[in-house]
Parts: sequence; structure tokens; C-alpha cells
Amino acid sequence: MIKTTKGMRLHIGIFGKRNAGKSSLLNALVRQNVSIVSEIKGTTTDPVEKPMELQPIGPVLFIDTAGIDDSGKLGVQRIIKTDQVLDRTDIAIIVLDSSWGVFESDLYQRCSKRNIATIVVASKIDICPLDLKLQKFCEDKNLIYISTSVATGAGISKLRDAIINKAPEEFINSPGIVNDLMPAGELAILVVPIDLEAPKGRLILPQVQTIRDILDNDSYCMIVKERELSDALGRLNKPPALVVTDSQSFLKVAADTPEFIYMTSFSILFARLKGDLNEFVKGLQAIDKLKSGDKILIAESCAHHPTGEDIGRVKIPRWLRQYTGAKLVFETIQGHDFPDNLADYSLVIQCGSCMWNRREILTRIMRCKDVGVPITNYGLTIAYSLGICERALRPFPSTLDILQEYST
Ligand SMILES: Nc1nc2c(ncn2[C@@H]2O[C@H](COP(=O)(O)OP(=O)(O)OP(=O)(O)O)[C@@H](O)[C@H]2O)c(=O)[nH]1
Ligand code: SF4
Ligand SMILES: [Mg+2]
Repeated sequence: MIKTTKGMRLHIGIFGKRNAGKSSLLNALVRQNVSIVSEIKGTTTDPVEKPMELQPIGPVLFIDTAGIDDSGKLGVQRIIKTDQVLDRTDIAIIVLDSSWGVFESDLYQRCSKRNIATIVVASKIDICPLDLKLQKFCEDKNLIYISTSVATGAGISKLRDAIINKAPEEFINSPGIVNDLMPAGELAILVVPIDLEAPKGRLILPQVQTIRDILDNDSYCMIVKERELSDALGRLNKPPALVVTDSQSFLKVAADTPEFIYMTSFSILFARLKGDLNEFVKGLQAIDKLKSGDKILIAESCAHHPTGEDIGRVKIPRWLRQYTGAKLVFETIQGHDFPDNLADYSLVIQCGSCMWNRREILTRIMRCKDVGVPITNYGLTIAYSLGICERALRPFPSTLDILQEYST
């Protein structure tokens, strides 16, 4: 279970001022000394992550952070890192060992703006008096308030229960990838190109997760390279319910798959699972307005060494330039950094985000919306610039309606 990818885990962030008892609380929750504890303020400098299994939720990721009241040049950098953790947090634990102040208020407001479930923990109750005013404040705001002591163990199991109660429904009943798109007992064909970008000796995460989802649904699948698709289809005595392709083979797969068979891409399936497919489809309308000199931000979640025909750096820019005929300017970012100057871009194109949790992508969508910048994803951009977006969205009728509404 420890091998479950981070992207599938419920992210629980532990926030608060320096010395509030955050690291002690993480250690108590996971029953291990994973984060260094000391009486010196500012002991935790970088986020400390600890994956574990928390039933009935399943795999979760606890993240201890640096204090939100840090100061100085390095302190500011630490606060930026802590803010990035908030971007991917599903449940926030605000820890305090003194009265509620501006730092906690600011944190709480940011959590409520993003609809992040929040739990307030008054730590060190073995030495700190119970704060009745804070308790009342939490009651008024409908916030869970728990007092804890790592010295006596008080409140720790109550906190675990509160986390379980606050877990979003989708973590307890995880949504499927394709299981609502095909009835049980049917066949899906997965098209997996084995090119230079394919990792040696294995399949990539979206492919593996889709196979697992198909098996969970009591369905079955056939996995082929794009060259073999036509032959594979010809051998079947009943057509597949769905063909899913890597976006890079879209055109060939669309040509080889009869029109009456549903066809889409892994990246579109993951736009739905890890982001908001409808918002990404709305973002596509920006493509038709692009003109020479416009800047486009390509956002890749993982750092990897680009290969010759890199999808984000080479193929998407090429297809978009061909589609628009404009001299577009592309910039690429990798990892959790998302720039503050988003308004400088005419479009943001997010990768499939298979390694990330949904919350972080929803935060990115929210940040783009705040400054009025359209955001879409790789698979949709490719399908749109190759003229096969309608076809690839046919398995999702309400999303197809949005596309058609925007293009009329
Ligand atoms: N008595 C008592 N002391 C505690 C408790 N929790 C933490 N402490 C002490 O408070 C100090 C700070 O604890 P940490 O867990 O390192 O606090 P932190 O919030 O992670 O601090 P930074 O990493 O500096 O931001 C340490 O000396 C801990 O031993 C508690 O429940 N009771
Ligand atoms: S860069 Fe994006 S799409 Fe590629 S592996 Fe990482 S998360 Fe998945
Ligand atoms: Mg700490």
C-alpha cells in the first residue's frame, strides 16, 4: 500500500506558527518519529511527507510544514513552500498553542475560500489552558475543535476520527476512470505507443490505473500499439465498448476506429479524474483567439529530462502553431511552482497530472479563474488542434454540449 502513488492519497496538511507542536502532532498521528521536534523555533524548514494507511479512507499523505510566522529571507522562502502545500491539501489541520491570531485567521480564510475541510487543534493541553473563547469561535464557524497533548496522548485518536469524518466522499468511494463509460463484461481496447518516450520495460501510471479500473469493473481489455489496432479490431466478433489511446496517436487511432465506437484518450480520462473536464473544455475556446506574440504556459507536474520529440515542448507547440498559424510564445514550468504572473499568459495548458492529487489541479483552475486566464490540458489541446475533439468527447455527452455551445 505504501507504493500507492501520492496522487491517489488524501493529502492532510499540518499548519501553524513555529513551535506550535506541528511536528510532534505528525509523529503522534503516524506513531513514528518522522519529523524532527525541538524547542527551537523554525526546526521544520521544508515540508515533511509521511504516507500511511488510514482505514476506512485508505492511503493518505500527512504533510508537516514550516511555521507560517517565519521571518527573514529564508523564512519567506519557507512560507512560500508551506503555501504550496496548501495548494494540494484536502484536509488542513491548524495547530496552535496560544491564542488565535492574524496568522491563523489568514490561514483559515484561505482554507475556506478553497473549500478545504479544516480542523483546529489546540496543542499542548497538558501545559496550556483550554481556550474557551477559541472553542466558541470554532463552534460558531462550524469548525471541528480538538485539544491534544502528545505528552499524554490526549485527543490524538479523536483527531484521527475527525480526519476520517472530514474525508471527502470520493476518497471513501473512489470514482472510476472508465467504469461509468462501459458496462461490466464489455471490452476496452487500450492503445499504448511504444516509442522513445515510453519508459523501458513498463507501462506508465495512467495506463496501469486504467487497466486496474477495468478489472475492478469486471470488464476486460486488450492492449495494442497503434500499428496493430486495425488488425486487432478486425479479429473481434463484437466491437469494443471503448477505445482509449495515448494522445500522441490520436489521428491514427481516430482513423482506424469505426465512428460508431467510442474513442477517447488517457489524458482526457485523467482531466476528468484529476481536474475538471468541463472547465478544461471551456479553456479550449481561447485557442481560436490566439494571435502572434501571445504567451502560453505549459505546466508539467513532474520534472523529467525532455526527449527530442517532447510532448509539452515540441509536439503541442507545433500542433498549436499549425492550427492557429500564429507565432506563439511557449514557456514551460515543472513541479509545484505555479507563477504569480498568470495574467501575462493567454492560455495555460496543464499536463495529465497523473502523479498529482485532484486538489492541486483544482487550485490551479481556481487561480487561473481568479485572474481570468483560460486553462486546459494536454489531451484536450491535442484533440482540438488536430480537429478530433468532438469525437474524443462523445463518451461525455454533457461535456460535449459545453464544447458545442462554445464553438457556435
Ligand atoms: N508539553 C508538551 N510539549 C509539547 C507538546 N507538543 C509539542 N511540544 C513541545 O513543543 C516544542 C515544539 O514542538 P514541535 O513539534 O517541534 O513544533 P513545530 O510546530 O513543529 O515547530 P517548528 O518546526 O519550529 O515550526 C517542542 O519542544 C515539543 O517537545 C505537547 O503536547 N505537550
Ligand atoms: S508530467 Fe504530468 S502527465 Fe507526465 S507523468 Fe508527470 S503528472 Fe503525469
Ligand atoms: Mg516542526
